[in-house]
Amino acid sequence: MAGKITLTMLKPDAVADGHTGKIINHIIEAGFKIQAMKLTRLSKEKAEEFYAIHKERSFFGELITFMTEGPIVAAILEKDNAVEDFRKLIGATDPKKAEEGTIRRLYAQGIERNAMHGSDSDENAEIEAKFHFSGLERF
Ligand code: 3AN
Repeated sequence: MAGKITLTMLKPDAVADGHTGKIINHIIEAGFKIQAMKLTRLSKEKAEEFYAIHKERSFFGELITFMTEGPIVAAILEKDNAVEDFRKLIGATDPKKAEEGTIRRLYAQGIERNAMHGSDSDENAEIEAKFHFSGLERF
């Protein structure tokens, strides 16, 4: 399975703004199969664990506050070249720099409230998939 999955989160802004259905449809139409999906909410501890790599960055505190402010949709998505293809589909971290038609360009509010997460490597995709889902929740 290596190389075939990515982990996404529809972040609190996208869920609160009512974009969940449109974004999931966008993902499915781009050829991704949903292997697992749930509506959930990150605790402060879980958000700090997920974003531990950014601990020293100036925006870390705001990122944790934002990511815990409301429910998110977490999903494991399957496709050949999943990590790279999904990052193309969501667009650049800053929606102002994201290409026309990408999910962040369409739905994100700004560089922090940027609607979506997508894993940045096959290795992290597996780690992040296990962070959110048990084996019994994957299909
Ligand atoms: P990406 O989500 O595109 O992989 P990362 O991993 O560099 O980007 O950043 C993780 C999250 O941290 C972003 N999705 C965004 O919410 C937030 N973030 C990244 N860069 C900034 C920044 N310069 N200012 C504020 N928030 C940021």
